[in-house]
Parts: sequence; C-alpha cells; structure tokens
Amino acid sequence: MTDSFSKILKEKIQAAETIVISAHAKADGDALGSTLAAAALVESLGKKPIVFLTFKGDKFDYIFDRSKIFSGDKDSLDPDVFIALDCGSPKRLEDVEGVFERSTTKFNIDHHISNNLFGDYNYVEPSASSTCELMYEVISGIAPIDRYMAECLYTGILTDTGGFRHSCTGNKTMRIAGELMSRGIDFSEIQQRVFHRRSMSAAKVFAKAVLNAKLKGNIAYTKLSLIEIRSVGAIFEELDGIVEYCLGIKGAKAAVFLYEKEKNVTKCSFRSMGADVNKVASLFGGGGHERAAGCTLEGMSLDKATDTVLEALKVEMENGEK
Ligand SMILES: [Mn+2]
Repeated sequence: MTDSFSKILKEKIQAAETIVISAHAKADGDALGSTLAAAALVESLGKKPIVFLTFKGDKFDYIFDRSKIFSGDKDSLDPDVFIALDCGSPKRLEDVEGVFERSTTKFNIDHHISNNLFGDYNYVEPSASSTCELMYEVISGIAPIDRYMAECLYTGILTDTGGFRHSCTGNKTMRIAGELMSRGIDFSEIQQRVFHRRSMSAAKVFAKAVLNAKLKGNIAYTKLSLIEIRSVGAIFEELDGIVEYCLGIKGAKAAVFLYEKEKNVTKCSFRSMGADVNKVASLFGGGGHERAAGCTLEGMSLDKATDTVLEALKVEMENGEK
C-alpha cells in the first residue's frame, strides 16, 4: 500500500508545477512536523513547495523556518498537487479549503479515525501513532530521509504519543523512532524543548488551569476564561499539556480542558483512559481519536459549554460501561 502510494506521490510531484502542502489549523507537533517533512521531501525532488502553516509559539523553532511559509495571494493559486496532512477533513485545513478544492490531484495522509478519505489518493491509517509515523513510510519509498526530515518526523511522533506514553505507541512506532535517531538527531534536546521548556506566561497559565481543576465523578476538568489567559500574558498556543495533566489526577478516567477563545466560543479538549471521546467531540462537530479529541462550542458561555460537554461525556462513559 505505502509503496504504490509513494510511487504515485513521487510521480505527481515530479510532474507538477504548483505543489501545496498544509495540515489542520491550529497546528500541533504532528501537523507541523509532517508538513515540514513533506516540504523537505518536495525540495529534495527539486521543486519549491507552497506551504501553509501557522504556529505562534517558538517551541518548534528548531525545525520551523517561518520564511518558508507562503504569504502571497492564495486565491491566485491553482495547484497541480495538494498534500493534506494530519487532517480529518478539508474543512479543518489551515484556511485553504478553497485552494484544496481547486487542486488537480489531492493527497490525504492522516491517522484520524474520523478521516473521511477526501483525497484522490488516501493514505489513512487510524492505528498509526501519528501522521509523522506514516510520513516516515511514505518518504522512505521516495527519497533518503536526511537529518532535518528526521527531526521533523521525530517531533510529530513524540508529540502525538505524549513521549511514547499513549496507547497509540506501537512497536512499529518505536522501530521508526529508532531509525530516526540513527540520523543523528539530538533527541534529548527535542524532548526537552517539546515537553519541558516553557515561557513564564505558559507556566503561569498552566498553574491557573490546575488551580481551577475539579473532579466530578471520574471526570477531571478545568477551564480558563479569556481574562484569565490574558492576565498572565499567555497565548492560546501555550495551553497544551493541561488536559493531559488533568488526566493524571487520581480518580480520573477522563479529562476535559475548556478555554474561552472569544466571547461565546469555547475550545474543548478531551483525553480518556478508555471512553470514546472522539464520539463525544463528534456530537459538537469536532473529532479526533478514541482517547484524545477536541471540539469547539459556539453560541454559549464558557460555563454553559462546560456543563454541556461534561454531561455528554458522562453519558458516553456510562454507556461505555454497560
Ligand atoms: Mn496527529
């Protein structure tokens, strides 16, 4: 499957003039790593990729060169090839759904269980830990993986597995991570940057979220209002790690973190030790994976959104136990 997919991707890239690469909006390490690795692949084939990617923090600056991001008029683009990464549906693409729809050949590489196979060519494997794990296989069939690509791919695998801790980590994941380590990457430094180095504002907003945490039955949850986030000078990109921390609270079998993105718009992330939170997120137009998912609720306050998702999660957990 991968071999033929890689072969077609290579042929299409070589024959293309305009190649666009993008991932889901509000990129995480996997979206960012897979996009940058794909861009490096396209460059290694002698082409100049057009990359759409936004990430505000400086966490991934060791691989993320912002000068390579497209800043021209996207409406004038008529791509021959579009490579969508780590994205369950075109609607979730980084504000380039229109560009995607206009593209002649669409590639879809992803591991979200909610992926609806929207590409002309789909390499979608929900059992994979990350899109970067899949990209390792795809790139391996096309070109040698250099040190930079290895840093990108390792980053995505590391972030989506929570440092090789989540149940999505397979023995294949570890084999691939080992292969990537053999490219001479500084894996200790990557681990440190990805999980431990925080700005002071990120540390303070994390503390606020933990102080707000509550345990209701076996659900640990916390929320942050826009005022609380702004009061410590934090940005939305600095809110990761909070929901995982909540899942570590004794007695919790699932965790929810909600934050107010703007008035009456609440972003919500779920983690669980077994309950299908993808199902819960789907009820609100979101999605993700069985044990990690997210959604956005609009038209209601942060408090109302909190009550709404907690109720839905409780129902799903009770049904799951039956
Ligand atoms: Mn991913």
